[in-house]
Amino acid sequence: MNLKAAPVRLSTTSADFEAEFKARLHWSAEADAAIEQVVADILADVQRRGDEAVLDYTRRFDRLEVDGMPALELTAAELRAAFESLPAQQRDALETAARRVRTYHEAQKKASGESWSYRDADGTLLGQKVTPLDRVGIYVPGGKAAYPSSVLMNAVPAHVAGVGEIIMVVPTPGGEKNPLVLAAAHVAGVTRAFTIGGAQAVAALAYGTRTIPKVDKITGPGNAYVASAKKRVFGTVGIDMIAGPSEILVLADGSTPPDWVAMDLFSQAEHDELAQSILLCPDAAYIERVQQEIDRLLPSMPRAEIIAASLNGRGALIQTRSMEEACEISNRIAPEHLEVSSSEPHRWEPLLRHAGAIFLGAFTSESLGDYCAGPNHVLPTSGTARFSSPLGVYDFQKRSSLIEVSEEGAQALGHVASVLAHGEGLQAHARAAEMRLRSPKP
Ligand code: HSO
Ligand code: ZN
Repeated sequence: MNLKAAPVRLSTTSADFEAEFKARLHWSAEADAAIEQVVADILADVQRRGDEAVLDYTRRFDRLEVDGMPALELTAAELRAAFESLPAQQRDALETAARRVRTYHEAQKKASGESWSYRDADGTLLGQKVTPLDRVGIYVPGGKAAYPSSVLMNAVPAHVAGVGEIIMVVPTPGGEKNPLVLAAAHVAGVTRAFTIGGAQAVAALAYGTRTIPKVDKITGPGNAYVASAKKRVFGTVGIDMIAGPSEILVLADGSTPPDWVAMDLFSQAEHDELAQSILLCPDAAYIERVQQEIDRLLPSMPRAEIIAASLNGRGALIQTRSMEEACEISNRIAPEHLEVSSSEPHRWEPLLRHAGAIFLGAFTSESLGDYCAGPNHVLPTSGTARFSSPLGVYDFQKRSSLIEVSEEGAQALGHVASVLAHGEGLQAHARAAEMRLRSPKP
């Protein structure tokens, strides 16, 4: 095998940096019209024919010959049995990861996910009531991209939020079930699980069928068909986000062993040919050493072909004038994962504003965050970290405003509301406020 991974080398001091930077890094996935049409048809069909349509598509796309929908349900006993059949080491790892993810999300709920209220001096109560969603659907991809860790990252925050029912769907092409995925569902407290996938599973969750309960929100990653289906059912149900290929940006000051950095770049590149791995560093000699480590380590990687395709197609090693400039460029990219591989990460962290997750210091490998550090690994990609956040407890909650106006409060507010209502020409609004005044307006 003579594979080469040579991410493009850029320098912020070169005249064509801006043009190269844009060409290489600004990348948008165009919606595919053929996929859009197929998905629209599947959604309409499932809405019309319910279980029958889901069964037909599952037979056709997943080659599952079952005689009815009940055969597509994974029972709680089956999930438990999958867990119990795992080697002790895997059971322990799943449980440890789940416990850490739970602890993190419990802290998140305490900090920003609880109801609150205050009273005006006249006794009027104002506040916000936080309630969990009743029922959510979690989409788990099958086949190559089946990640048990993603089952935890979706189901645990839902559980911590207090969601009543968590319905998992996972395609099992050819009937092949991934025991780790089933075990993760058991550990994370999934309520019901079905072996269906694709746009038909999204449709079943969004509209409900005789067998599949209609949910309030669908979360979880999926292929282009699933992403398109989620976009289309948004409004009927909530969705979390449309996640793109994984991304990692390493901001290095040259103090971390270069093979650690090379492997961290590989770690996201190995997800997908379209994944993006970028190194930003002021030290040209260090960048050269990272490239040498890439060359040395690549042949030992089982997924070398995917890694090479990703690094050659979308990777970049960028030399900056300074760490400050590296931080600025990182903010422009707004990466999903940002490693601050520096001996003084807290010096740079205040300069970093846009990133899905920030990993501080040489020991904080991004991969620890993917599995077990505690924070969620479902993160905004493709620059959307400029305006959105990691999946969290808040995605499984909603908020209602609470207002209780005292008799005293109705006097002060009544006058204000009446003036504004007259201004808008809305008489009923004005009179509803005025009727509650002790001394009606002169
Ligand atoms: N890095 C992925 C999540 C993942 N990694 C799952 C390994 N397993 C999200 O960008
Ligand atoms: Zn990963």
